[in-house]
Amino acid sequence: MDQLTLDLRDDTLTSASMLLRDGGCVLLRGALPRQPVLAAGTAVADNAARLKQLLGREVNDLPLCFAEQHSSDPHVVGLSGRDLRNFTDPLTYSGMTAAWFYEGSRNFKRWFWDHGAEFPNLIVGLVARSLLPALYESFYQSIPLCSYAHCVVRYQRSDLAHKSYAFHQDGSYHSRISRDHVGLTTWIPLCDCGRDAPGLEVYPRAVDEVLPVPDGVEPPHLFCDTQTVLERFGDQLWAPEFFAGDVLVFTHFVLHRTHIVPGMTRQRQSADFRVFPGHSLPDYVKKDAGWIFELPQA
Ligand SMILES: O=C(O)CCC(=O)C(=O)O
Repeated sequence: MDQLTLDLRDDTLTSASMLLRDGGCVLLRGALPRQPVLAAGTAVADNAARLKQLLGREVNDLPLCFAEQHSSDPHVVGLSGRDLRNFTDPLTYSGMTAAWFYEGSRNFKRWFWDHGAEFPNLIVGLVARSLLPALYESFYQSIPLCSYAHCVVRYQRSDLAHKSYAFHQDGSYHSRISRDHVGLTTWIPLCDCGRDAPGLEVYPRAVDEVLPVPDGVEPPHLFCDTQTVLERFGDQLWAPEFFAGDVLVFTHFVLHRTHIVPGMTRQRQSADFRVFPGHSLPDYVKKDAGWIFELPQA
């Protein structure tokens, strides 16, 4: 899929935006600086281990600030250049206890969504200082808005395959109405992956419909019926190898799933960073909890 892969530079922005429109996705090599991306991956692993110890259970999708922990590395800086020298980690900062963890809507994440702006915001800072905001704006022809609660960091491992993601379209997290599928996801691997650590596989197609849920399942339900997806799109599945610093940007119609196969021995950490067009923010984003913000341009 070389035709969907680009180095993101000022002079390739228009091509990236056109690829996104025509093919639904674009792989941008080296869009973010590698060293702070790797630091974010290490922080996800360390914070997740702390959380597991606190809760006695594995939670592999986490608020964006779980990519942050103390660092004296001058390259590891958050939004507005904030460094992480005086930051400990999200659990210490929040004072979270095991009692915060609930299943269902009263999830512990709510506190972090509401307090998102208080964190150093390493991932938001990396995105804001890159050419990605210009790409979002070129794609939308409008100012992009980010909802903190719609972004996530996670990890995947072969022994957690049951917590991986089957085929889905990101718009279907909250709505099965196609006019709501206006978001863009930037999938940010926080380590090298796709070969011996789980990656992401996509059907690089600019689909414009919401695919059905599995038989007998009542919507709303995130996942699509796998058989329908395979019959419709067949063998065009794309599972790139990623290197920390690369990002995959795709629309909320694009079908994708965790790429996880036997023989993947390493854990992968990643972030899903989501933006929406400011001029037509879906109602479900407006109504959701948490910090909604404009990205400063590089
Ligand atoms: O990171 C993954 O393995 C899948 C995540 C994903 O597809 C999603 O959050 O929409």
